[in-house]
Amino acid sequence: MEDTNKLKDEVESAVSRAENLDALEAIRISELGKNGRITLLMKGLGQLGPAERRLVGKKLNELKNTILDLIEKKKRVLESSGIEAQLAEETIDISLPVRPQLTGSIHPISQTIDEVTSIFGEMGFSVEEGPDIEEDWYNFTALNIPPNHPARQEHDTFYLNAEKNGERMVLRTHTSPVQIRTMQSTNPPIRIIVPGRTYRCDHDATHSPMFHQVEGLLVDETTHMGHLKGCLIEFCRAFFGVEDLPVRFRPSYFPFTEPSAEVDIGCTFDGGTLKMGHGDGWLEILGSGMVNPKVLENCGIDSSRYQGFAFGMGIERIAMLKYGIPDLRTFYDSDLRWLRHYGFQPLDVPTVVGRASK
Ligand code: 2U9
Repeated sequence: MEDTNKLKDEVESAVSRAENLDALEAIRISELGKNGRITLLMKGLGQLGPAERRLVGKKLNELKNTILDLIEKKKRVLESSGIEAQLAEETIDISLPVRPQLTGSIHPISQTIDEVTSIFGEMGFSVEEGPDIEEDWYNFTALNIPPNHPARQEHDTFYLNAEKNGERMVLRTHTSPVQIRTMQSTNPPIRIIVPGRTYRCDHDATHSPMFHQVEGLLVDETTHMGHLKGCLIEFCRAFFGVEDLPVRFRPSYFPFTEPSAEVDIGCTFDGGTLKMGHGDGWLEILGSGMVNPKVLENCGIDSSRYQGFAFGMGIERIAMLKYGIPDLRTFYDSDLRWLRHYGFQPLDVPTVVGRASK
């Protein structure tokens, strides 16, 4: 019988020289495989007398376990150094500057939503989202626009095919259903803005069948028109980056707010160039109002305890005014030259005073 110590030394040295997992596996097979050296020695134990068999058998078993142990340890070393090598090979230097010809640009719609979100975020509003396909009740009835109300015609609604129960789903005509859902599921105080896609069956230079809105809702116990005015004046001044921007509130009518007001900002048209600020012109920016108590009640909110204000604006419209984009239809053309001209750099932080870097 071979000297097990000598065998152990040989295997130990072979394992330490193994450079990869394949070489290690070859050692395992040549020692412990079906016809491996140790396996054959174990098979030969039967030819020994009982006393010697017990002694050699014990030694061979110990040798087998030692070899398995050596192989396992080396395997772990090779695996982790393999990972290290792979990581080293795949390392990228994230501090390298981006190659300008490879970068896309942020669409003005996304940029404008980011800016609006950042301004209202500072005032404590959070962002809510909801489905584009809505039930009639959420889009109209809950907002105090019952069947046959003239506002339903004004909204130029896209209806989906009627379901089995006769109900027709709609493409939401405003983001207001999200406020309804939020009021149903959340106890006041509520302070949210809702940016998103909206749909109306209308198409010309100033209307697109799909456009974006951001609406806002605040509900609390002592909310009043003064809060609405302060909040929206602050927003207009921050968004257009004009500290003393004149903002005026004109009485209006919406079924979901009472009283209601449209909001204009001051501007001038000097030499055909539009500029926001003091002057003799006004531009309509927003619609707003105190939430109609009927709407609060429709959502299970006690209107004798809570009041709210709400507002809505078209994202394309405020983006066109801020960035001098003349035609609404170009927003959706995916024209790369247009995107290079009006787009924003991906790493720009949303700014309230126009483009940070161009
Ligand atoms: C709830 C209660 C009230 C949202 C409001 C307006 C006024 C408004 C238009 C601006 C331009 C839509 O994109 S636009 O055509 N919106 O004038 N929106 S108040 O009022 C709400 C919303 C939800 C529960």
